[in-house]
Formats: sequence, C-alpha cells, structure tokens
Amino acid sequence: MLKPQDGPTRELVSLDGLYAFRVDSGNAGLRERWQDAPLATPLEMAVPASYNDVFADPAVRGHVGWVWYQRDIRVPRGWAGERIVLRFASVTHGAKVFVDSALVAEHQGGYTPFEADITGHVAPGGTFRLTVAVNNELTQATIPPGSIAEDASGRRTQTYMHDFYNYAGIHRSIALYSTPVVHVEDITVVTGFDGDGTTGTVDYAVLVAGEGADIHPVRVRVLDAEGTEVGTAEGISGTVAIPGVVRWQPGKGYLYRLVVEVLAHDGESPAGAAAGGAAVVDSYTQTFGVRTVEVRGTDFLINGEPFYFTGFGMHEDHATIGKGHSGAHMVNDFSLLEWIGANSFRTSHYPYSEEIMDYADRHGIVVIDETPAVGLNADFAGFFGTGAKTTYGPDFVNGETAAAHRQVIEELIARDKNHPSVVIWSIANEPQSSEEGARGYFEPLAALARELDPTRPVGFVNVMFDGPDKDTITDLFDVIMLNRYYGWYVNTGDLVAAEAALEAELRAWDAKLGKPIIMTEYGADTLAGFHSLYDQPWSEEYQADLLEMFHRVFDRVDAMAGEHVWNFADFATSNGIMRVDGNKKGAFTRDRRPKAAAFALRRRWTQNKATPQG
Ligand code: BDP
Repeated sequence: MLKPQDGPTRELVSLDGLYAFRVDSGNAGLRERWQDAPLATPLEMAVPASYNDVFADPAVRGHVGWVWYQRDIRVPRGWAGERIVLRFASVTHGAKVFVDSALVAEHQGGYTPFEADITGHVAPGGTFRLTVAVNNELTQATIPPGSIAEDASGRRTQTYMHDFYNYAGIHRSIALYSTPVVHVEDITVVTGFDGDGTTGTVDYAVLVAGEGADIHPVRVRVLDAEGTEVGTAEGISGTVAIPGVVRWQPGKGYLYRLVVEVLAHDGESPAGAAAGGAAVVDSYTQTFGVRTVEVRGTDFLINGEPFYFTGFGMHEDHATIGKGHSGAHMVNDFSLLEWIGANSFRTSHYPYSEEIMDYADRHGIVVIDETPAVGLNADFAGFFGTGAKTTYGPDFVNGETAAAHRQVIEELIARDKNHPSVVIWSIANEPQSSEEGARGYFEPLAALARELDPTRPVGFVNVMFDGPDKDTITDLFDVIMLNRYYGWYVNTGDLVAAEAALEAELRAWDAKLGKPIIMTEYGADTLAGFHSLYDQPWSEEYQADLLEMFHRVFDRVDAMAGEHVWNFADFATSNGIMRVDGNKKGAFTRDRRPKAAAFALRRRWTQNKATPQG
C-alpha cells in the first residue's frame, strides 16, 4: 500500500492534532451510536499517541475495550471531481471509522495502514464529523494474541503473552488526501545488477485503478538523488537500466526516485497537456535503492558482499506517548544508533512507523522487518500467568489465529516491499516451534511470505526452549534467528557456564542447518546506577560482561552473521514479578541515557569493526 503524498496531481491534509476523546467503559458506544452526535466528554487526546499514559487516571490506562475519538474536518474546496481518501497509518488494535453517521472503514491489526475512499460521503468545501472507535482487545483471533477475563461485577482484564505494554490508540498519522479518479494504486520495484555489476536494473510494476484505468498509457522516469533523469520506460511494467548505478549500501543510503505518470488517453481532450506531451492524469513518486540481498551458505550478502548485522531489537516506546510516533524521538533514536555504531535493527515485535522505514532507507540502516506475531507460545504460560497448556489447537493458536497471521504478513509486505533497508521478513517472534502443530502452522506462512516477495530472505525468531534438538521448523527458513539468554534466564550470574552452553548450541545449529545465524536477542536486565565488583545480575558491569561473553563466542563461530542486543532502550511492560517498572535490558535507559554497556558496545562496533561494512 502506497504512503500518501502530495504532488502535481494530489493534495494531502494532515489530520493529526487534538480530538475529543471518550472511554467507553460501559461498552455502549456502538449500540448508542456515538458517531451520530458530538461525543459527550470533557477529555481530549492527541493524535498520534497512545492514550494510556496521558491522563492521571488508572481507569483510562487499564481500560479494556473501545475508546472513541472525534473531530470536525473541512474538505478542501478545490477537491471537486477528485477521489477523496481517508488514511490511517495505524490504529491499535481494531478500528471502526465513521464519516458523519456512515461506517466507512473497519480494520483489525494495530501496526499497518488502512484507508477508505470517502468521495461519496463528503463535499469539497464542506465539513464532516470524523469519529474513530478504537479497540485494544487481544484474543486468540488477533495478532498478537491475548485473552480477556470478566469477573462477576463485569470488570474486564486482559492478559497477553508478550513482554511489552499493550499500548493502544491512534499511534500514527491520519491523512485526508485527494487523487484523480484514475490513479496510481500500487507500485512494486525490484532491483538488481547487470553485466559487470555497474549497471543497475529496475523492474517495476504499476497498478492503475479507477474507471477506464486500463486505457491510459503509463510512463515511468527514474531520477537520481540530484533529480537528473537517468532512465525511462513505458507501460505498466518493464525494466529500466541505470548505467553507472550508485548502489544502496549499509551506511550509504543512496536513493533513486521512480516517477510514475498515468497519461491522458488518445480520446481525451489535451487541455492539460504540457507542450509536446500528453496530459499527466496522475503522478506518484516512489523512492527506491538499487541493491541485492542473498543468502549463500552461512553468509548473508548485500550487493554480493558479506554483511554482519550489529545493532538491536528495539521498541517504539517512550514516556507519555507510549507507541505514538514522534519525529524528534525517532531522530534521537537513529542518532544514538549511529553513535553506538549499529548498522541495523529489528522491528521487534511489530511493523514500525512508515517514517522510521523511510529514515532507515535514507541513512542506509539495515532492517529486519517483523510482523506483530509475538506470543504464540504456551510455554510462556508460567511467565505471563496464562493457562494455555498447548499452543496449536482450538483454544489458542487456531485457524482464526492463522487467518490473522496471514493478514499481517500480507499487510507488512504490501507496505514495506519497496524499502531497500528491509533485508529479511521476520514472520514471528518466539513461537512454539517444537510442538506437533508447529510445522503445519508455519509451512504455509513461510510459503506465503516467499510468494508475496521472492526477493528477500524469510525467517522467524527461535525461542530458547526450542533449541536445535527440539525445533521442527527452522529448516523452512533462509536464516537462523535466535534469542538466547545464557547468563540471564539460565546460568544466571555464571558467565563461565553460560559461555560453554552458548558455544555448544551455536555449533549444533551450524552442524544441523549450515545457514547464517543472527543472534536477534541477547542481554541482561540492568538497573542504571547499580554497580558491582562481582558477577552480579542487574549491575551495569554484569550487563557489559555478559555482552562481551557473547561477543567472544560469536567471534569464534564462523556461521554468525549478526548480533542484535536486547534491547536498545528500557521499555514498558505489563505487570509481573519479573519486571520492575518495565523491562530493563536496554543499553540505554527509557529516557535514552547510556548504561555502561552502551560504551562497551560502541567500542566493539566502531573500533573493532566486527562488521565488515557499516
Ligand atoms: C524474549 C522476547 C522479548 C522479551 C525478552 C526478555 O522476545 O520480547 O522482552 O525475551 O525477556 O522472550 O527480556
């Protein structure tokens, strides 16, 4: 799905800002049709933001169910004859969108965009009442899954098997935009190299929609970063060659632009035609980078050269705004990644905002792009206090879960397929992979991801309980991605035993599958300011020592293709006796102050050059 943009044929209005906000504590809003009138509420809420931590009110924070947002919107008066679209970059987790009283969109899935063509519901120059009902419930039919309990008094509580707070709300931008009726609906760009590798190849495919779309000629132009035209082609699909191509590389995010133009057809009046050419009916500019990704043996290759991942599993997580997108926080996080020498990150455990993906493209940061499929694992029942005994079956991960999982894979790839920064699709984090149902569940999902994008390696992240002796699905994937907590959850405080166990396991994976191994999580909870002379868990020294122990092992195992520390920064979680004000495995605190480990990582990643590129 294309990100909305303005341009010669399109206009875009941001609908971010303050909305009237009402918590539907009696679950009455839909029945009473709150969309029909101004919301009866004194509260206001910012978009984008999670609503949970904004008010000094535990009832808002812990609410399970619907909350409502509302605002009056004016449609620009110049939009007569245009197609008018309302677009939500993400609403977590479920949404019903009303324009005045009409339901115009419904969406489930908290981290991917959706939109509604509202041309028939609004008038250019007029106003409409936008109402959005937002639901934060997680069930066995949602990704991620969760469960809801109700006590005798009707009080509802929610549990989930993932280790981050279930922030909810309108987390990313809302846009109102116009397109011509015949418009560019989708673009797919796949790049490669020709000949001696100095010529780039750009395979493109364009989907044009709207009445009579197929009779309109399509033209594409490739512009380099300076805006100079370097190639053109005609038709809805084709290939453009770029001689002397500048590659997109880790650390050097060179971007080209593909300008796609839908032209007036022969029978149309040439009124809007530029001198000597057909009128442009619609135009959309898609950025892309020319690079290849490939797995060969135990090497992970970008542009044919071995790439070693350094960086973190991260979270979209900040004080007050929760998972709401914020440009300043985003730039700050990228600046810290650069300071520490990280060349990559994983979007643990859900697709991040489109602004983050664009930034990674521009700055050459490599991304492992993950779906929100986290917590599909009954083995965590003790940890999270839920009751499920087996994962795959009617009561937990069942056909409904699989359908939601297919949808999140489809929506992630549809959104992010043109980002050169994305080099691996991670279709799940730590699912149960040793139970009998695991292979039957994952085989079609891996196939789906490959079918939707045959150009990128596909993986999932394996959990510590399901090592090489027990796991039944990793052979279905291109890379081995492991989360390991030797020295923390096992061998706690004993780095000598941890080192031996880690090395033995990595060698066993290599012997079993012979694929690149990326350590997608390793780390230790650490209380900033707690110091110790001894191997004491929670101290800053222990965190740094544990990471160094992992690094010694990585440097001895040839199959290692990357190291992502868990986590970039401390983050909010649900309540539990294992968490003190959230998860403290950050190299930075939640307000982004470095712990001792951050300096140790910086030394390794900037001076040692563990990374061949960066
Ligand atoms: C792994 C999860 C991650 C947790 C981490 C931890 O992938 O989400 O936060 O462990 O326990 O199980 O810190």
